[in-house]
Amino acid sequence: MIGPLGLLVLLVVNLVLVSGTPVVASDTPVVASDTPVVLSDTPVVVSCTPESLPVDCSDLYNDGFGNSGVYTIFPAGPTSPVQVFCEMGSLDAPDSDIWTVIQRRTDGTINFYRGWEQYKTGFGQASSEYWLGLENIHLLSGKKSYKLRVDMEDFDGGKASAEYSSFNVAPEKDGYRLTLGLFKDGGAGDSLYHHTGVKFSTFDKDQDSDARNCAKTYLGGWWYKKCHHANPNGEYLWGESIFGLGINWYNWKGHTYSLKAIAFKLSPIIES
Ligand SMILES: [Ca+2]
Repeated sequence: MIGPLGLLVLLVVNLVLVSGTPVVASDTPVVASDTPVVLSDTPVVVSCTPESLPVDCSDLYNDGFGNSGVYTIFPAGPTSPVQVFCEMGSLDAPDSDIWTVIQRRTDGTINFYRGWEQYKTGFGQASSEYWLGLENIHLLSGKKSYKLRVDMEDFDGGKASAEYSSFNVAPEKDGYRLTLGLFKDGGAGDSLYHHTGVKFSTFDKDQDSDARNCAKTYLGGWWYKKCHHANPNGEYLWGESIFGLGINWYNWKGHTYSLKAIAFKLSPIIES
């Protein structure tokens, strides 16, 4: 016996069978195209599932990208790609030697005296000088546990560094407040711990604890306090310069020497 439902199924099956419309085969070529595929230095993200998008350079390294260079990461999610410079270290490097650069000065080609919105979203070129943006830095610092390394150079070939065992930037509603872990010296001395626990300031958003507008006084955007021991986003001034205005790292070169290069970079802490 075939009930009313069975009849309906048979009817539908028949309608499909007799309709004659080819379902799969098509005369239109689907794959072949005359448009050449353009190869790019930017890695192509193969999968589109949010879980697999690289959050930082360490994710890219683990996906097989072993060369240092400019890559796209997604600290703020799949709709917000952002370019960064990745230091991948050596081929057999542990994850702890993979660095995501969040700030870099090398030659003064990019103007760093900018307002709040620009410091919030980021500016510059990942291939040269740039600021990743406070929102990206905040989101990135919340994705994993990171340590911070600051590498710097003077104009006489000298190099020094400083490391902090943890690095966190609070959300905008808390002024992108900076929190650092323990200092480890790489010859530069500790000029950043002075800035832990304070909000970020720009010339158009004074959140420092000084009577002055520190960003306006020292021509940068930073976690100014009263005002600074480090001014990585100050003016690019080629060595000896006016007190506090340049790219200073007080404990290495004082307040009257502007560095040739400086870079802030994050690497995930490996839980052991
Ligand atoms: Ca102030």
